[in-house]
Amino acid sequence: MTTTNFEQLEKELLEAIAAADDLVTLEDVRVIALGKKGRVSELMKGLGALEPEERKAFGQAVNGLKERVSAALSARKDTLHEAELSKRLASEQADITLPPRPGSLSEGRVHPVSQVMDEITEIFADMGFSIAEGPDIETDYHNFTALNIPEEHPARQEHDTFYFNEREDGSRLVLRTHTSPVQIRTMENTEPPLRIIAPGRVYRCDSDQTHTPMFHQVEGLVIDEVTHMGHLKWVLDAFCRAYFEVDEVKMRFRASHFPFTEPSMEVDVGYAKVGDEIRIGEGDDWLEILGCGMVHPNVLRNVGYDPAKVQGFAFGMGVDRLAMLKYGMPDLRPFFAADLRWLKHYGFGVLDVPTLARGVSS
Ligand code: 2NL
Repeated sequence: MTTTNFEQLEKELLEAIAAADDLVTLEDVRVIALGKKGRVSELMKGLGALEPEERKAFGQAVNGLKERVSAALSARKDTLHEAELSKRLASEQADITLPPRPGSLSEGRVHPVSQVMDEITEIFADMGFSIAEGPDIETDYHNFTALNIPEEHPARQEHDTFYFNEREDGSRLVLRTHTSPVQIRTMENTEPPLRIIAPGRVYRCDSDQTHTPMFHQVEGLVIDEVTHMGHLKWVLDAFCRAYFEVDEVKMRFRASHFPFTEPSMEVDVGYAKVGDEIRIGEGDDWLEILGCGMVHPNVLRNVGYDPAKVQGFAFGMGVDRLAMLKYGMPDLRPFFAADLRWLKHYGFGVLDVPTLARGVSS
């Protein structure tokens, strides 16, 4: 084969590569050029007929040709690849500002308990609280003892605890009866100051018209060097105004008793019944919505804090009940019946994400 033939072949192949305007055509060109029975392999067949001194030069010429053709193929491949990607990106553009199309995705509903949980966490997050989480299965120590509820204290029976079987060392795990153990664990691992809420599932062996064995709680805890009941009352007042979406809320703090707080209080909000509607914040009737108090010094000592240096307040509320009050759901039992008709009626759209700026529920 003459030099001119080499140059002619290279020119032809490079032109074919440049002319290929999609990846399939380019692959055809590659097979024609470099495939087993391609033009370059054909060239190599001539090798045997050559004189030994000519073989080296011929071989080098073929290899050079092969390399340049390969390089041209791979450069063209990259170019075509990029072009195809740009074309696809341009044709698959999504306008994420458009509302969701009707269809199976927009049919889904957020459970009112999840929605209310999100509303409550949004309100406290806006006040600077962090969200703390912990296990549903707890040690007896974290659920009771650390909270100043000693063995044989009646509160352990009052809580209708689900106990696991005794372990070899005699200790028992429990399903947490409140989310307080989350706060105990956070205090054990964190130096004060502290401002947290603990939302989550809790469990008590109790089931009737107004109780389910699993329900939901949000507890809050603030620990600092100068924390007092004034702070507690302000936080709860601000919470109620944001949650019930009213400018003023009539509130009443009644003395109560919890082993983990001293003093302890239960909080009622005023309400009025107008026709079938319940208006929260005004009126002469009272609804209990949460319990609270100043953290008991024994609890602080149990987590290694010094009650002479820091103190704080805590509160706890039942989410299911708060959801019933706000969204007018008269019966607790359908909450966990997984009835799609009920969910369709009371559930929320996937994009109804609570934000304070809009008023949590609108
Ligand atoms: C209620 C009452 C309450 C607390 C929960 C708490 C947590 C720690 C220390 C002290 Cl770590 N207190 N939590 C305090 C007072 C009341 O809940 O009626 N919940 C539904």
